[in-house]
Amino acid sequence: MTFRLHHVQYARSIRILWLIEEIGLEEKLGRTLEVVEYQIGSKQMYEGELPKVSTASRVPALEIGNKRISESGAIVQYLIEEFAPELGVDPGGAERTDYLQWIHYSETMASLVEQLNLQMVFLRPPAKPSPIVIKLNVARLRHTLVGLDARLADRDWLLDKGFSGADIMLGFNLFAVPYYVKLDEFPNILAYKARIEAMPSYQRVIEREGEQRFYQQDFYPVPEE
Ligand SMILES: N[C@@H](CCC(=O)N[C@@H](CS)C(=O)NCC(=O)O)C(=O)O
Repeated sequence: MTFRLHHVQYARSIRILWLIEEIGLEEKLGRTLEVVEYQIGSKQMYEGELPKVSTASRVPALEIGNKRISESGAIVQYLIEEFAPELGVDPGGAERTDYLQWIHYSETMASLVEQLNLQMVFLRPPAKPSPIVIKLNVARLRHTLVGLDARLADRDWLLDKGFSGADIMLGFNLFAVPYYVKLDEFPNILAYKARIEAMPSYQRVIEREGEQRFYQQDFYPVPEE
């Protein structure tokens, strides 16, 4: 049986590695996950096997049995429905709308990080980052954090029922967000991040990933106009 993840170090595909660890899916399936790793932006992402699994040539893309699925949120929902329903909320369940809301909120946040990555990490001279676009995106990203911090004011995880797929989706973002917005003003997010980082499944993934190779500095301030 095919069990293969297309992955980029510390990219959204981490969500899937983490979920697979958390579920113990390799043991459940009796299969070792094959991880196909790419350099972000490399031509292998566009010319190799990846476009057959993700029509947008993006990671994560998962092959499992005869199924091919991309979009991290779709993969998280699918794997939870099939193998770990306790990490999800079924239609009609008490926190169903919150569950869906926070799964997708995670991508609002991640897409802002992606815009900032594009400006601050990918652009090469003579192209120059746009201070005003960066300033607007940092403000928008910060705004998503205000909402998250409020949500976490009176609960440990995004749902009252406890840790769920929504935390897997959102938790990954907190690896990248601090490169653009300092988290000190968000005590609930800091405590949540610490809870995530204490999880054995998360730690195993971080150990697998090793030192991140994407960001060249610890913090990227908004450039002067
Ligand atoms: N909404 C998609 C976004 C996937 C995505 O954009 N992945 C990035 C890595 S985090 C990617 O593959 N980028 C390829 C590129 O920029 O060329 C998801 O949640 O899976």
